[in-house]
Amino acid sequence: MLFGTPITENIRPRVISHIDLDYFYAQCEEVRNPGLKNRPVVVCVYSGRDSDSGVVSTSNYNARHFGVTSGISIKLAKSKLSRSELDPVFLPVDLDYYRLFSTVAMEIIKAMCDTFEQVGIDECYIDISRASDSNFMKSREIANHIQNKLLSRTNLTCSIGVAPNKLIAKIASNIRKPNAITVVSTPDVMAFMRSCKLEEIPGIGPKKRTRLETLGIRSVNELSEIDLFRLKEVFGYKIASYLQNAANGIDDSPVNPNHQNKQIGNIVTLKHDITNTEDAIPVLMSLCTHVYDILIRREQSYRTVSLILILHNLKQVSASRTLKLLSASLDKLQHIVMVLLVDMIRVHSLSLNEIRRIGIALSDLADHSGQNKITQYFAESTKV
Ligand code: DCP
Ligand code: CA
Ligand code: CA
Repeated sequence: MLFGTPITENIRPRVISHIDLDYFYAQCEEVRNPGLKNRPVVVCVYSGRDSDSGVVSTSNYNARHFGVTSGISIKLAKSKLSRSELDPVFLPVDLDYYRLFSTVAMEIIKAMCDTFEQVGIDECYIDISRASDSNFMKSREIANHIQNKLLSRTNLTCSIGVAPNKLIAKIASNIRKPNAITVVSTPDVMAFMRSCKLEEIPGIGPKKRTRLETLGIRSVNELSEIDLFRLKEVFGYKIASYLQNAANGIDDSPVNPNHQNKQIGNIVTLKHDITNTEDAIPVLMSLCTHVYDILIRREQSYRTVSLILILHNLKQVSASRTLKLLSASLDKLQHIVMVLLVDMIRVHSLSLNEIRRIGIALSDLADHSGQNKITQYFAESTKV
């Protein structure tokens, strides 16, 4: 492998694009109602308790200009936008509509390339090594063509990163937004990585940042140079290797056209406070049935079950259990979820009426065919 440049088809240096739709939910709302374009648009997850309790899902750039970002409370967003003379609009999330839009946009991109991998509702990777002849000038033209086609067919703008691998393409697509193309050619990889902040590397959130700081690491350059053994002591082998490779711009994972969403999840807002575990049962059972239906439709089995609780103060706590073997049992799922809830209440000393939203997710999924069903039921570990 050349430095940071995996080879596709044995001889061809890889060129990857990461395409991410701009301010996606809010942009879908603008497309549906173009009159919103010049106003701050805030898409909200309402909890249903009072008229403005809940959190911001996303917002357009007119709203971001006032500091309105994903995850803040609707009340805070309203107070930030009270300074705006642009008549802000607050809309509830309409996931079915965004999903439809996502499918249309992804189909347009898919039809234009050889190898396509969708990795989220509004983003995908494509391998353009062959189409660009591994030439970064040509790759920029291809990215430009995709942007134009997407805009003319859906009215949506996107930002595109073009790079020798998926990791750098992903960072690059996010570096300038909206409606931007950022090309990082092979000779520029190290300079590009050194210009990035640690938190621009996917997977480095506030917690990892703090732990890196305890090792004296405050920059990508310092991360690339630290002794790997010291990094492993803090993060374990897998994460330490990922972090150091990332800091050096190294990633040899191919665009995987068979990739399916690695998780199946669902989350609901409680209409009323719950005061005992009995009250939680119908909510948990309905969440289980919902994700289980999707699992069965996909003909898959799960190994890991996660429970996520979002509290009144918007703090999140989560726990998961990983089975030793795959399972396709609804009973097992319901049982694990109840056990996780009881464990989490104990471990985090929660009272049930603090819980505002509950979500469950199934991960470590595998195709159902070829399962040995008799040996599906052994629990191995629980992480709370
Ligand atoms: N989303 C959400 N809650 C979050 C983050 C995202 O509901 N905390 C939803 C709304 C977003 C969509 O997922 O529109 C895609 O997420 P992105 O992180 O790609 O953010 P955006 O597309 O909104 O903005 P950007 O222009 O920065 O990509
Ligand atoms: Ca986006
Ligand atoms: Ca995205």
